[in-house]
Amino acid sequence: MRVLVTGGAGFIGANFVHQTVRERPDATVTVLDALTYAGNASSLDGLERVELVVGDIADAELVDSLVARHDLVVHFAAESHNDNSLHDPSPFVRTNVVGTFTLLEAVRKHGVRYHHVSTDEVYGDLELDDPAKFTPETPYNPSSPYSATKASSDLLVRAWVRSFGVQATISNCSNNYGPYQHVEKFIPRQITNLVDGVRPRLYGAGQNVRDWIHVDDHNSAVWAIIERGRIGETYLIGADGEKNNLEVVQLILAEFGLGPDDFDHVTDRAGHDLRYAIDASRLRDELGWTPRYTSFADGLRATVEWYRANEAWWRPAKEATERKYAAAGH
Ligand code: NAD
Ligand code: TDX
Repeated sequence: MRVLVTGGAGFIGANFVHQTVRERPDATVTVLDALTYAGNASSLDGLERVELVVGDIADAELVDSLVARHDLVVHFAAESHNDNSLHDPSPFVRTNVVGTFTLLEAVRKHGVRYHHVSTDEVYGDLELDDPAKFTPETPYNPSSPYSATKASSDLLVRAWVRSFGVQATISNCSNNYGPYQHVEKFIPRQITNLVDGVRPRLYGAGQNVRDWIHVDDHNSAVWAIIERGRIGETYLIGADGEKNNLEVVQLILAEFGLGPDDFDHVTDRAGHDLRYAIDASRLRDELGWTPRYTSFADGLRATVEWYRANEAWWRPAKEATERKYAAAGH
């Protein structure tokens, strides 16, 4: 099977490529990645049966020629960081909306199976004290430019399935953690700050809740949907990992032998979503998927160890990232 992975030099995409090479000897992988600030070719070092094509998913000619020679497209490429989307939304519209449109036109023309990777943020947020979780029936209600462009891309996929019979599935996953995540994101930022002797930075009071899932569990769910999912269907991916940001910071502090108050509060994010929570019943009941990382504390410990052991991977991005945060008051 010839698999085209967009965004395969980013966090989740690179872990997907590692898992695919490890577990699927019949697969060859082409990664299409623009190597933006978030892409890192070294995340794919040492992998066999992987070719990296450096290019833009909004480049219709390139995308058409690549899609024509593959059996499956798995679309991870995106502008993915909420804080950046508040500073400058324009690349989010281009990559997330126009890029997805470009891929859909190519899979339509060549009749290629397509899986669309999306986020639970398309549903907006939940109240902290609300027992409800997101389900596939929850209405779309995105809050940020990032989530609005992801929601737009999901709607394009649904329309291409219905109008043109494109063979597509969609997944909406909760917050991922694990190796190869950019240091701009919450967990790697705090870990690498602590390596540098800098106190963690909590937005607002730290009461916002995210539903954490290990990146390998996200990717095993993506494979389950590709192999056994119903065409045109949306699957929510989550592993019952709700934690507020304060709890996460305190777990990380404990890994460094520091106390529960050894962090700073900084300016909150504009429009900051309160809580995300996923009901993954369809994925579990229909496709028989289960997560392997059932202990967040254990998964987090392994992630802290990964960042300690792989400073050469993250160090080049650290200073510029912190400069951007300082300018925004975070
Ligand atoms: P990331 O920012 O780490 O990686 C994105 C990758 O896409 C980078 O390698 C970048 O170079 C590439 N890219 C960006 N613009 C491109 C373009 N125009 N053409 C080609 N390549 C381009 O993102 P991530 O966290 O790995 O997220 C991957 C996908 O998963 C995204 O679609 C995101 O919306 C979705 N998602 C992420 C999470 C999460 O917690 N990180 C949760 C749910 C869904
Ligand atoms: O320094 C920080 N301090 C802090 O308190 C940072 C960077 C973040 N936060 C908070 C904001 C959020 O409540 O931590 C939480 C997680 O922040 P991010 O890592 O920026 O993730 P989030 O905004 O929740 O979005 C992530 O999950 C859904 C991914 O970045 C998205 O791509 C994905 O769709």
